[in-house]
Amino acid sequence: MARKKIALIGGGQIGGVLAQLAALRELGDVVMFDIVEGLPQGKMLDIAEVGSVDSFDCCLKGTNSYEDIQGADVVIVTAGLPRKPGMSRDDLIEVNSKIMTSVAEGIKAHAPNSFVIVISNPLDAMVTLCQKITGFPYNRVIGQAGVLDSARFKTFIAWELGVSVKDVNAMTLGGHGDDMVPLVRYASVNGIPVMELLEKKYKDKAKAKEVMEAMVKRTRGAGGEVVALLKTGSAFYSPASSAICMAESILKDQKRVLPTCAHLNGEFGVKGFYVGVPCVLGENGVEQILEFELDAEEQAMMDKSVAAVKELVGSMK
Ligand code: A3D
Repeated sequence: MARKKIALIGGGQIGGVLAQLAALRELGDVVMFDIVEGLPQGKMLDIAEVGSVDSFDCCLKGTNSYEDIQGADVVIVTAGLPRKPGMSRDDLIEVNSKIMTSVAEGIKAHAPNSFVIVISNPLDAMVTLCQKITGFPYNRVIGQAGVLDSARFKTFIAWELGVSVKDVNAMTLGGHGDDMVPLVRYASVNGIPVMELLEKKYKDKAKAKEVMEAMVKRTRGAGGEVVALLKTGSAFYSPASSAICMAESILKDQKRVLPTCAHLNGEFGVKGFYVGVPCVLGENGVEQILEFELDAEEQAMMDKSVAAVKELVGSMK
């Protein structure tokens, strides 16, 4: 049986961590493409040289030629500029649209049967553009945002309650912007509602609500919090881990239920747009979209988030 092949388009901060994680988990052979000469070659050589130390055995290659992504099963795209302090993700749309156009053409020509996971920002617009240019079916072009946004929400809940993050379950829906929708009602610690635990902890419903609202706010602004600290770019360990989790579910047909930026056809009241929703990811990419009832408040937040996505996508030339 042939080894799986993962192609990384963009060899910057996230690209480097993606390559290392893919190697550590032996997901398959990895090729990293970047337009900067020497950068992908240097990073892949650097990682390859510790195979004996980290006990992985796969082929790692850096390249400036799209021909090398031939036969990729999964392509993960991080090509594009990251945010600097004071910038919104949407400020990147003009420059990153141009980059995404050339990237999607490269993928279409050289890895026509691949599953594509987009990370470049503004995420919802970049996935939309990537699908449009590749012409790949919707189940094969998705975006990573919700796995990370949900992981951030889970982290803040774990810290607040003093429990292991492994036992926290929580999810965000909607676009990857400040209007994303952290689902408070479904946040739990091994099935016990987080709101109930907060009310027990503070013996005060109003205080519990206030604490939850602060965690929701921090989740929505978590990307910006990292940007403000780093000053030179945006988060890179966490988006890489999140995309690798999605890639692994596809490559190993795990059928994980992961918040995914997926194309909707009426689900959650959205038609014809890419929005973050829970999806089953397996060997066919998006195999199911798990739709469920939102209450009036959640639906209103979802509608607001979707409106922001529509405006963003509409602003692309
Ligand atoms: P960075 O370290 O700058 O890497 C980007 C790489 O893209 C650089 O190595 C560039 O040389 C390369 N590049 C530029 N143009 C092209 C091209 N035409 N073809 C191929 N490669 C090209 O950025 P990063 O890795 O920190 O971030 C990459 C993207 O991910 C940015 O758009 C970020 O905003 C975005 N991002 C998304 C999330 C999500 O959760 C969705 C989180 C963090 C960052």
